[in-house]
Amino acid sequence: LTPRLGAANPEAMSTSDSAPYELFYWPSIPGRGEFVRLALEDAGATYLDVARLPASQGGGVPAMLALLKGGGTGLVPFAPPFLRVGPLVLAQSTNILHYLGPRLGLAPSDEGARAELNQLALTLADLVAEVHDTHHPVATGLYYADQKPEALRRTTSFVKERLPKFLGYFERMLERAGASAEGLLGSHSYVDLGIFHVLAGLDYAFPRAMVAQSPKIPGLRALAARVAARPNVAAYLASPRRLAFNENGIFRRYPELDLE
Ligand SMILES: N[C@@H](CCC(=O)N[C@@H](CS)C(=O)NCC(=O)O)C(=O)O
Repeated sequence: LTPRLGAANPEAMSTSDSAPYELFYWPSIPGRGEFVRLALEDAGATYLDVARLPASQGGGVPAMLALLKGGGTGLVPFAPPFLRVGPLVLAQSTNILHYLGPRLGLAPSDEGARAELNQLALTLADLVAEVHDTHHPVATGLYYADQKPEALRRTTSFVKERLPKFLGYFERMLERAGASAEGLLGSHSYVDLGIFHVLAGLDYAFPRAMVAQSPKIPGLRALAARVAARPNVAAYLASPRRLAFNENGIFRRYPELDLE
């Protein structure tokens, strides 16, 4: 695995002395770390995906756990993903994006518009939490195998009610932005990258439901295609840095939960 090092965009360094951003996330799933990774990749930022580096380079899960146990400076994160930028250790995926957005050219300069962007990103994070709860409706600490009947009930409601409600909302917000808009807030931003990731995850986890939903979200589909075609994103998607969805992550494919 080659860490993303050697900036395509020297402006997108974490500090003036060009220290790379350090992303900490579970090394075997895209999960919530992917929202941050996509922003860094799209901007051509120099970053280290620390938990995926070997211990000999100061990486690995133990390096991440050490910070979760309070071994660093600043606030102690509650959970991954988190980003280290000099003395700052920032957690909460949407908060990390709120911080990185203006620095990476992925957020508007206007304060009000940045709050609107945060609002959309938080709504997307709510959807992600509900996706997680389809396979873990009783307890995060239990295995899926220990909560299968509840997972089926939860997924039934998710696919029938919540999924169309969330997707319909984002489709309407895109329509509101206008036909010539590049993204949900007019110009391209980190929330558009997030939409791409969430649609990819939903297609993986709920292919039947997404086939049914697709005709209702032409704008979001076109948006996701535009994101995938952005040169830095396309290069990232074709690289070994991109992790595949799997049944340890948030977006899981269980045939018995693939409802229509
Ligand atoms: N709201 C947080 C959620 C963080 C979260 O749940 N992280 C997961 C992985 S995606 C985790 O490792 N959780 C451990 C825990 O909650 O104990 C965010 O958006 O970053």
